[in-house]
Amino acid sequence: ITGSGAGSKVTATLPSGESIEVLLYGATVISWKSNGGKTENLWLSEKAAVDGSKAVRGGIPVVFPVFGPPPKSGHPTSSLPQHGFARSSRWEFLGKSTSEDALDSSSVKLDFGLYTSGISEDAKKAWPLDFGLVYSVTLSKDSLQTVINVRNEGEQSFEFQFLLHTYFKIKDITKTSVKGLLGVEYIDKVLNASSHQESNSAIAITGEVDRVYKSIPQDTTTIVEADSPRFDVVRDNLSDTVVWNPWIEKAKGMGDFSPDDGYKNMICVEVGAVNGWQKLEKGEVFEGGQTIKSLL
Ligand code: TA6
Repeated sequence: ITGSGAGSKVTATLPSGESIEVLLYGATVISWKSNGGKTENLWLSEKAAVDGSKAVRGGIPVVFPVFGPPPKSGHPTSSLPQHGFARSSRWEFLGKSTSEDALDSSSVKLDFGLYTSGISEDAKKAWPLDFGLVYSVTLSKDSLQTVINVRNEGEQSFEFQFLLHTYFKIKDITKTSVKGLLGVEYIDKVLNASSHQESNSAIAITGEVDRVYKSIPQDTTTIVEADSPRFDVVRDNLSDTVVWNPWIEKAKGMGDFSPDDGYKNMICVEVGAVNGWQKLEKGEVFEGGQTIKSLL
């Protein structure tokens, strides 16, 4: 661990040079370098707060227990902030483990925990349920795996949503497309949450895009750059994926989004369980996550 207080971060580097940096704040991965450490795969705004003062604009924010603006009223998450409290809470670092596989390519796993005792009084008041999160970040030579384990530590059942708000770094949004969503139903939040079916095998981004793809049959979504696959995003026990790019106006409108034309160099492909709610009975556990492969 380096740094102190809310700005603390954990870094890990493989013998072959690949590396990750994770803030204790939000257990937010803010850097993942592959290719021997030469290629940064995550986009981070130049004005992203990395001192724990607010949710990080970039990297992989952890969204829990609600995605987007919570239900207006009458729901346990109604008075939580947009995207819940996990990404703006200080997590505990639980430890690091390394492993050598048969091909002696090593990997390193960092574990982080967030419990009822670790969230703000406001959050506890808003969502008075006993829970435990363990978030595992595993770096291998060409992939990054991030998995959440949600446990109901209380007496009563609760329901939640979960999403990994990954900001991928790309060279040029006008030469980027997303594959693997053909035929999938999606909610278009730019067209007042209307429902559509995806008719493109490769989705181009030519303006603001904010779509929730639901119940996706196959587990891999691919980000293609200049006609060659750049990232495979493989879902594990998560049925949905959000595709987001703020484009010009929305990028300008976010105070911590910099540079203004940074929308050209990022795309969010966010795996999650956000269509409806996951219910956990007392003592039950939910596990889900992603494996991202850098194909460069
Ligand atoms: O994941 C897409 C989205 O829900 C967009 O609607 C936009 O709000 C984005 O998340 C960023 O949200 P934030 O609260 O981080 O500004």
